[in-house]
Amino acid sequence: DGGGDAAADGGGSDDTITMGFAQVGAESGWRTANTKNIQEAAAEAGVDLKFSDAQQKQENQIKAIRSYIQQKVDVIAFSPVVETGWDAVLQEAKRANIPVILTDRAVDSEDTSLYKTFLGSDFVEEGKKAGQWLVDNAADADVDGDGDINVVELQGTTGAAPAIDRKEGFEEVIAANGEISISQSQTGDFTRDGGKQVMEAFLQSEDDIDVVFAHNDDMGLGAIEAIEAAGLVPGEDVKIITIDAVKDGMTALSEGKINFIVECSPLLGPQLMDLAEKVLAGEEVPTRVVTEETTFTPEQAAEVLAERQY
Ligand code: GYE
Repeated sequence: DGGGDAAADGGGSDDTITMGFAQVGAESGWRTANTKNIQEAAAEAGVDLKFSDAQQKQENQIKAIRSYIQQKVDVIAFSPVVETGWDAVLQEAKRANIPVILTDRAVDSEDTSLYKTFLGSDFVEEGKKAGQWLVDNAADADVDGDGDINVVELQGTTGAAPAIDRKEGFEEVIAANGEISISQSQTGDFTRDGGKQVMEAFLQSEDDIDVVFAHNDDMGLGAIEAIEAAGLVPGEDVKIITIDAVKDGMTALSEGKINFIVECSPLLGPQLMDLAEKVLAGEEVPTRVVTEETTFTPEQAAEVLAERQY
């Protein structure tokens, strides 16, 4: 269609933008909402979107990016499943003169010329907000009243930016209260099933868990199933803090099964299309675009639930 050539030579007669998007997978409600939003925003902006789902495997994402390079798309966007190991394929894109936009998750490449910008949330900040709620509600969170607030952590995908950063932010803030500590921390890979299985194991290995900090709603929802199966009441016998604020999470929050959710917005599509257009028009774009987000208590969740789109 000539779109790729237009990018390579800095402009041409065909001004339809072709974008290759390498998605992480379909591991969570967040991801499903993110995919839908990107597809809708592309259609809205008249961007020809080539989309691939890597099923949470880096090798699949690398293959998808290589195929986009071969197809000479105008721009590549992707959400890196893990932070490391991208330099080689990003160098290939750079040599082919195809700009790359990081969406949602970051890479740890030292050479920042390998991508134009990074659009997404501040995950450290999200972890801090989760930790701050716990510090502020420490008295309530000592469910068994033994003077120790025993937290178990359900981590996201090992090596993924949101897993690394959310852990870091949370730990930094809870250090302010000597009674709060994390007794066990394991990955549930951002899935509901993963969260359920890891929580089952946690519950078997200790009986004084006060709090679950889950790196996303889906794992928190899986933990709820495990807690209920153990004959305990989620939100009361075990306090639950999660991140995302997708509809299923907000529903559980409004029912009191989750106690606090830090929002992470999946609605990155319109900003992504906008950035792609600017990059291809040769305009300056900021190297970092941070998504704006809030937090929700059960009362706040109940108020907004009906209008929640995802
Ligand atoms: O929190 C989780 C998803 O990268 C921000 O990935 C995203 C995370 C999100 O699987 O639900």
